Amino acid sequence: MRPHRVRTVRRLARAVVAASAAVATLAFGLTTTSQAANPTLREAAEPTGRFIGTAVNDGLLSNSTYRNIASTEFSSVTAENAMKWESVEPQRGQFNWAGADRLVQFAQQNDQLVYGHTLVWHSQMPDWLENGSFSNSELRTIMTDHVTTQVSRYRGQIPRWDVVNEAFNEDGTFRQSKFYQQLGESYIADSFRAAHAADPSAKLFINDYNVEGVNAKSDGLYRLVQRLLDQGVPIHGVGLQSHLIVGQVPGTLQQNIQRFANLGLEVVITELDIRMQMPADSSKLQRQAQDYRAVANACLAVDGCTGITVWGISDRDSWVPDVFEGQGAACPYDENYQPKPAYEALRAAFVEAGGGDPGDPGDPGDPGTGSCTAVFTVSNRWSTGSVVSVSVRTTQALNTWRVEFDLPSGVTVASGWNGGFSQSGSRVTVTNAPYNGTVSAGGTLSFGFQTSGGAAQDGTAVSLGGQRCAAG
Ligand code: 9MR
Repeated sequence: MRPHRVRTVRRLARAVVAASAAVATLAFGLTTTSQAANPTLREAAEPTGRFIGTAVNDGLLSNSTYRNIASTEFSSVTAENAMKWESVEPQRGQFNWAGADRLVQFAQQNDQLVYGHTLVWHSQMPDWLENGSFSNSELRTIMTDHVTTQVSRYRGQIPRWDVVNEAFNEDGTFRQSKFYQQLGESYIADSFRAAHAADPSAKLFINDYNVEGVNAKSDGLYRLVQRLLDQGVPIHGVGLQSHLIVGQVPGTLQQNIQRFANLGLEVVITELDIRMQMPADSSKLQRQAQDYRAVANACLAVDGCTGITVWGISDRDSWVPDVFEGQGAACPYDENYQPKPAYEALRAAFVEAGGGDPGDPGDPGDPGTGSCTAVFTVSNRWSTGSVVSVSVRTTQALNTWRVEFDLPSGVTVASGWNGGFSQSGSRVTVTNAPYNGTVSAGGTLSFGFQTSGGAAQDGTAVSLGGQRCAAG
């Protein structure tokens, strides 16, 4: 039960958020591509081959607004609580599948994927398990039986499962959960093996928070996953929960996704929300939109990143204010179920990655769209590198931007400034820095970088938001 004071603060905050989100939604400039189509999130995501999911709160499925958004905007659903151990087996041997079944049925009615969450976790265990004492072998059997029972029940219906959740401490060592303390590291492999035996078609994930960037915790996760793969344990994916803070999306997110993908694993952004200090205002909401987009872009830039799930539809229902006092507004919809700039940003990221493909910005014969003019200048060059400045004039007002171009084969961006840089093969994607996303109509954005492995070429073709720019 939340204390009364927090409730009052939330009520006040609710009104402010609603007002500021309405203004911010009007003020938020989108690229032409997404304005033209106005697709739902799931329509926008579909051509990218990624799913867009949401956590679903079972108790809210009776609310028609909630139900409608959950079904029309999202192509995947995760049970926020209904598939957790305490929900499905509150008394030992007595199962309650009502909430879990409701979600699976909802997903089937709406042609959605179900992301199974979660089987073995130190939190939200039933009392009998949490407080019971069991011999090691008994505990191992309880655990594997649980995994077997739950995965078997939904065999063929739940294509991805979080098998083990939050196994790590912040320093990359193992969390001292009941399972780890009694069974050691092998509890993880055993859980995955049991899940695989119960549904060989399901992709099995390990999921955690604060592992979005490259850091001690994600290093620990990476080493574990390598060991599991070496041992032939059936693990297929890594879930990066991504409970983030506005302005603090890790700069190494894409690099981290890529290193797990390079192991042959799927990566899913499993629980995305981006919270802020309340009250929200339009500048925080704009910044949040950029952050949502940065997370989406990082996933979309890596082939192995197969989906993004947001942890709750609306700020009204989010877990955040209950846990982080004074913080909130972390979801893509506001407290009145109106889409926020974060929603628009998420959609724009999918639209650009899917429909608004940047095409071939390197084709010198392409006349460009006329909505932007780019100058790509190599100001200094040597045999193994160069310094480049890029400026792009836009005819449309922007609140975030994404510029793309190709470098010659073997040439890579060594460092850059005034933007966030990522590279896949020869294709370089630059998104705005936190401070230079806003560009007025007729204004110019600029950034620079240094290459290694060779020099860039003067006059390289550039696209802005997927639209080829004319050469300036
Ligand atoms: O959103 C969930 C909230 O309703 C529950 O009270 C809470 C209990 O721990 O779990 C929340 O979801 C968590 C998820 O299952 C695992 N990662 C962290 C999420 C936020 O706490």
